[in-house]
Amino acid sequence: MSHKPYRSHGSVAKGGELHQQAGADKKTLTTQQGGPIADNQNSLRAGTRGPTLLEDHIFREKIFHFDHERIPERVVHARGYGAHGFFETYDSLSDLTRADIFQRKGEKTPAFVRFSTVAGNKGSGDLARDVRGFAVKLYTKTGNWDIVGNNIPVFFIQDAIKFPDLIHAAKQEPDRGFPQAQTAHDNFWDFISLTPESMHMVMWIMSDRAIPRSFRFMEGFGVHSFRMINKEGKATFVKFHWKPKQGMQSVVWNEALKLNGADPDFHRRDMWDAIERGDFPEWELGIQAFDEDFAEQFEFDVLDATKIIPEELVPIRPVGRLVLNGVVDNFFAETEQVAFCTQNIVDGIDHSEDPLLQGRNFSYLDTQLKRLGGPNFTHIPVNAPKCPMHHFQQDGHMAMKNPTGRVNYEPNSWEEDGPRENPETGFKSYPHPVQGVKERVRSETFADHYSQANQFYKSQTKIEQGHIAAALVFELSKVDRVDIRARMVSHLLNIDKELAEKVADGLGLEDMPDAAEPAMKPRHDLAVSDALSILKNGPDSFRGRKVGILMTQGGDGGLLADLKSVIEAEGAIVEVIAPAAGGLKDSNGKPVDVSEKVDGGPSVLYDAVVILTTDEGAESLRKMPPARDFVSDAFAHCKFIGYVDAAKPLMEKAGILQDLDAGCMKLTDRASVESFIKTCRALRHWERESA
Ligand code: HDE
Repeated sequence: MSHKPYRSHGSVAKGGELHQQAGADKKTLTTQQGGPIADNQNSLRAGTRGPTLLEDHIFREKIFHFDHERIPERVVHARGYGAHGFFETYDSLSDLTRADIFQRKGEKTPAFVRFSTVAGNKGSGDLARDVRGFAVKLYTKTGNWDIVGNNIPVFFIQDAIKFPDLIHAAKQEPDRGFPQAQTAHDNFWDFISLTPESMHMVMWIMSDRAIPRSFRFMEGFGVHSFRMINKEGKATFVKFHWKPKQGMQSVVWNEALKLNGADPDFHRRDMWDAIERGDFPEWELGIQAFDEDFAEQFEFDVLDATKIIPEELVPIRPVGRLVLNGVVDNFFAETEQVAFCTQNIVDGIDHSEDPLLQGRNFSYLDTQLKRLGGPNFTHIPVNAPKCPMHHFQQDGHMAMKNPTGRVNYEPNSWEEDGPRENPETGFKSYPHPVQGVKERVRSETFADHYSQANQFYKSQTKIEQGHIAAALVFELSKVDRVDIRARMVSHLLNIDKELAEKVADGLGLEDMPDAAEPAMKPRHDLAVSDALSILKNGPDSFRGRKVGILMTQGGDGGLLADLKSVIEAEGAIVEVIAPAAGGLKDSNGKPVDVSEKVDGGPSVLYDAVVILTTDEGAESLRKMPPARDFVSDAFAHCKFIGYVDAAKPLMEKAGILQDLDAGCMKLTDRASVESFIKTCRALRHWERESA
C-alpha cells in the first residue's frame, strides 16, 4: 500500500504531481487553496472609502487562519523550550533490561527534549522560582520512550488526586488572575502549609535548584521508581538521573528578579545560542538500580515520589549520554506540539505502582486530546516514531496517514502477511502480583514527611542554607495572612529549629508557633548527602559561561585582545557593553563590536564582568545609573569583577570601592587576565555574601 507524497505547499494533483501553473511558481504568493494573490495589502472594498466585502475570499481565509493559530497552552509546563539531539549508550545493559535501546554499546537514538517551568503561562519569564520540566523523548527502534522528568528528584504530593489542587493553588489566583509564574502568594502557601507531605519538596524549591542559571546547568530526574526487566523476566527497580556535563549552576534570587526584566527569554536564548555556536549541551544518564528485597530495607517507600534514595546508599551507574545538537526549525511545530506521555514506554522498561505515576499515566494522553485536538497527534513529525508502524487505527481529525485498501481490523483473512501481534517482541507488562481490598487509603510507609527535608537542608553549604531561609522569608512575606505564615513555620520546626527561627525572625513573627503534629516522628540523624548540594559539586571550568566587558571609547586594546583570547581558550564567551550601540574603538583605534548598549546589557546577563574604561570614560559612566547598577549588581551578586585603575571613579560611585575583596581583580597584563579567568571557575565569590 503506497502512501501518496504529501506536500504542504502548492496544489497537488492526483498522482502527486505538482501542476506547472503560470502563477504558482515559488515566488508567487497564493491562498491555501493555491490561488495566486494579486494584492496582499488591500482588502476588497465597495469604493475606496467603502465597507469591506464579505466575498473577499483572500481576506477571509487569511483572518480565519490567523484566528485559529493558537492551540490551548499546556495546563502546566506551558512555558518551555525544545531542542533535538541524540542519546548514546555506554554499554549493553542486558543484565538489567531487555529494552532494545540498551542492548548494544554505542547505540545512538534520536531524541527531542523540552525544558519548561511549571506554573507560569506561555509568555511568562524564564527566571521564575519554580521546578523545571526536563522531558526527554527517545525515538527508539522499538517505539518512542518518554522520560518526562523534572530538575528536582521529588514532588509535592504523593497521590495524583491532589494534583489539580496543587496546581490551582500555585497558579494565579482565580478571582484576580495574578500573581503569575510565582508561588509567593497566599493560595500557594495556604495549600502547602496544609499539606505536610510537601515539606521535602519545599526545601528543594526554596533552594537555588529552583533558579537555575540555564537549562544547560541543571540536573534532571525521572522522579518515580521505574522497573527494568531483563530477558529472563527479572525485574529491577531503577531511578533515572541526568547529570549535566557542564556542571550545575544557579543564579541568586535578586539576580533572577532582575533577569526577568532584562531578558525574560534568558534560558531559551541561552539554549539556542549554545547549540548555534556548536557548544552542544550534554548530560549523562545514570541509574540507581536495586531489587525488591533491597527496597524493603529502606525506611521510606520507594513508591513514594516525595522521597529520594541518597546516592551514597545506591550509587549511580552511568549508562549513556544525551547530546543536544539541533535547534528547532519551527517553534510551534516542534516545541509547542510535542506531546510527551509517561505511558510511552518500551518493552523492558515498566512502571511501578507509585500512585503519582499511575495518575500521570492517565493524564498525559488526555491532555494531548485537548491541546492537539484529536487522536492523530502521532502524525505530527515531532511526535511520530522513527521506526516502522503498522496498526489499524485510522480516520479522525486531521488524519495525515490514510491507509488504502479494505482491511482496517485484526484478525483478518484479507492480508495473510498483514500486521499481527507478536508475543516475542511485543510489550509485556511485568507480572507483579497485585491483590487488595478496594479502599481509599494511603500506606503507612508514606507517613514520614520531615526526615528527608532535614537531610536535604543539612546537606547544603552554609551559603545555600542562607539562600533557603531567605527564599522562605521572601515568599512568606508576600503572604498576607499571618496565620498561614505561622503555619509554615510550624512545619519548619520539624525540619530544622534554627531554620524555623531564622524564618520567624525574618518575618517578624511575634509568637513562635508550636511544631506541627507529625504523622510520624521525624528523624534528624540521616547522613549528610553531598550530592544534594549544588556548591559542593561545582564545575572546575568556566566553559560555556559568559563574561561582560563594560568598555568605553579608547579602552585598552591590548587588554581587550588578551581577555578575548584567554576567555575563548577557556571555552567561554565574551560580550562588550558600551555607552552606545556602535562606533566603539579601542586605544589602538581598532573598531570593537558592541553586543549591548549599557542600559540593555545589565550585569545580570553575565557570569563575570570586566570594567575596561578610560579616565574620561569612567567619568561619564559615573553619571549613568545603568552603568552604576552594572557594577553594584555584579558586586552584590558575588560575581568576579576584573577592572582597570581608570575604572575606580565609577566603582567608587557604585559604592564598591571601599569593599574590594579577593573577587575583584585588577587587570594589568595577560598574566593577570589568565589568573582572573582561572579564578572565575569558582563561578561566584561567595565569601562576599558571608562578609
Ligand atoms: Fe506532569 N503534566 N503531571 N509532572 N509534566 C504535564 O502534560 C501531571 C508531574 C512533567 O514539556 C501535562 O502534555 C499529573 C511530575 C513535565 O510537554 C499534564 C501529575 C513530573 C511536563 C501533566 C504530574 C511531571 C508535564 C500538561 C501528578 C516530574 C511537560 C501538558 C500526578 C516527574 C512536558 C502535558 C512537556 C506536563 C499531568 C506530576 C513532569 C496535565 C496529573 C511528578 C516535564 O498531563
